[in-house]
Amino acid sequence: MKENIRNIVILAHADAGKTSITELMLFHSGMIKKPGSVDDGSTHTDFLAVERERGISVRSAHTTFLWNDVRINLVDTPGHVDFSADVERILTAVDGAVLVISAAEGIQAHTGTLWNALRARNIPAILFVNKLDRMGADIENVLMDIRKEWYLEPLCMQSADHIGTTDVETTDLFSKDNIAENIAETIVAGDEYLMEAYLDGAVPDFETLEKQLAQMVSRCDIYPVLFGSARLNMGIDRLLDAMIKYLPAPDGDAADVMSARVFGISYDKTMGKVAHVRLFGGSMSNRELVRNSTQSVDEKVVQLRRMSGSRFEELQQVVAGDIAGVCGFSSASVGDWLGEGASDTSDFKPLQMPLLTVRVKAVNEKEYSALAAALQQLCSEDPSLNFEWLRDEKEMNISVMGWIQMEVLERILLDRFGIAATFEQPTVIYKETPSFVAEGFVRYWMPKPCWAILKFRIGPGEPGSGVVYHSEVSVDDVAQKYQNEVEQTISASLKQGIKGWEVTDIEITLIEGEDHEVHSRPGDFVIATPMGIMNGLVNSGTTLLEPFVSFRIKATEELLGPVTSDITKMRGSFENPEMDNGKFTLNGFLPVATSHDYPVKLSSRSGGKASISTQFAGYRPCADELGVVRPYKGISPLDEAKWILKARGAMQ
Ligand SMILES: Nc1nc2c(ncn2[C@@H]2O[C@H](COP(=O)(O)OP(=O)(O)OP(=O)(O)O)[C@@H](O)[C@H]2O)c(=O)[nH]1
Ligand SMILES: [Mg+2]
Repeated sequence: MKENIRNIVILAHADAGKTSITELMLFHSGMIKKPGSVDDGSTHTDFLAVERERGISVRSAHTTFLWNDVRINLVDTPGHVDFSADVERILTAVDGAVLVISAAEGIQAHTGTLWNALRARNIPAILFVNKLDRMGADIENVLMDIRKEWYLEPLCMQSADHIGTTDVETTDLFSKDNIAENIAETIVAGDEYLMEAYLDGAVPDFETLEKQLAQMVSRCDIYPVLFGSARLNMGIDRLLDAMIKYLPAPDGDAADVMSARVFGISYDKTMGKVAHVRLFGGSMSNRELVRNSTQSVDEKVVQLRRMSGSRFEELQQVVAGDIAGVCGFSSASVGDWLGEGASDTSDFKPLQMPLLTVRVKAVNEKEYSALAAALQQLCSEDPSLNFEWLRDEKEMNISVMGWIQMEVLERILLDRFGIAATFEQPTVIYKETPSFVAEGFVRYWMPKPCWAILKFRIGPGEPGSGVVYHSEVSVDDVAQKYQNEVEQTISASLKQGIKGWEVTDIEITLIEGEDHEVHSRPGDFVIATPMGIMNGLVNSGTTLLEPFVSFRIKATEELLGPVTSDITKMRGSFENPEMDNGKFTLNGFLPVATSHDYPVKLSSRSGGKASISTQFAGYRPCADELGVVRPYKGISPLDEAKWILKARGAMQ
């Protein structure tokens, strides 16, 4: 355990106050002389021009400071759902979280997503209820929602008076001089011996209770709740104390073999690629040669950095438990494991998936190659962009979560790369799945030398099951080495189906096959597999799948009629509304294709009085005429002669 380090992420829905709180923490720790403000674009962590102008964070930013001799590596994250992939990467590198909730806006759908992500990964957290000064702030409402929606009994460490005004005040309910009974009871209940003693009338001292509380928080048994207001610079010291006292120190020993993980990539004007790494064991020194076990390369550390906003301090060494930026790892990608340490097999549901695909063009055609290079670089920083470059068609596509992300990318291309780019109207990312069980056959034996005969049975899989493949063919008919090629080519064969979209929820079985002792080569099976699969898809036919979101709308009663009629028009569905005090809450599902601009419409229809939050809820079947069917991009395996010619050309 590295008692003197904490790696913490600060999370929340958009605008809850994360950057403002981070800024105040830097100020209280003495790292900065004067706190900047989000509203005039002067904060330490929102340092990109687009962030300063818009007053929102668009990517995570690292800070580091000391609080009572403990180094806190704090990552400020963007709250807008469009940037969820970034948040997700950070969750692999931290040991604790501060989940901020605005007392005025309450629990939003995105707060729920973040909460679920913390629970799934067992990351301990402190809940910080911010904006206590704001008109409409309502702590009781926040606590009620936490109980109702998260099935959690939060442990309130403070009480507050004059909420919703700038005179708001908080009282600590857990300090040396004042220990609220309910807090003491909750804490002793976590330990048999303390509980027994307590029932016999022995109240443990404050230090014992604090230690016990820290253990319970680390085990995710308890989530302490603190109050504050970044606007009034209130509650920050208490939060910092709680972060070092209750959130766990990182595991790991500097004497162990080195093990680290790349959890982010950024670029520096002079040094190029910076890999952000978290050390789980051992140490890493400047100038050292480090094994990247994922990429199977050895690369030299050219510079080690302790990052803080846009600035950094050079280090000679980092040890287990710490986080650093490393220059010199030119092959590193997000998720890579360094050293000999364990690799990660955990597989978490993504916070949010990109649901839109969009074509990007250079305004000036001469910048076409520069744009491709820039997009490649951006994609190495954020693999969820899924950059697709169809060279023959001179077409470049990326996947995005939403409009804000697109606008921000446009700005980044201009500010950082000097390239003016335009984004065409994005399309929802559809998928396709076989409609029925059918067979697909390929006999690839001309022009010689080649020999690969395959027959597949393909059929629809369970919704959400992805791709399931197995072989019933004996290695006497198709040798194992060839069968391996078939299996490895399946995923590439499904990138585009017969309606132009990725094929999913599919079961594929190799049922017959034949190789040839003299004529077959492994490459023949790479060429043949997509032909056989596509033939099968033609025979089975495919059904389009479209993405859906679940939504929650809160508004005043008179809007119930118009809102439900909107939902029906958008092909959505909803449950019975919950009515409360002249307001209703409506939950349901909507297709992304029909509803992406609904939040804006709803807000203008209601004069800002209605709120909607949405969350990805999976893919569902969709009639062709309601979706988009596209022509195959590039040469289709169905165009056998051309396909063979091109594939052979590529293999030479
Ligand atoms: N009244 C009030 N306003 C606050 C408080 N904290 C932050 N704000 C304001 O809320 C807005 C958003 O604050 P940020 O700190 O940018 O919030 P954020 O969570 O970092 O937002 P994103 O990074 O865009 O997700 C700004 O206008 C802040 O001045 C608070 O305690 N009270
Ligand atoms: Mg921010």
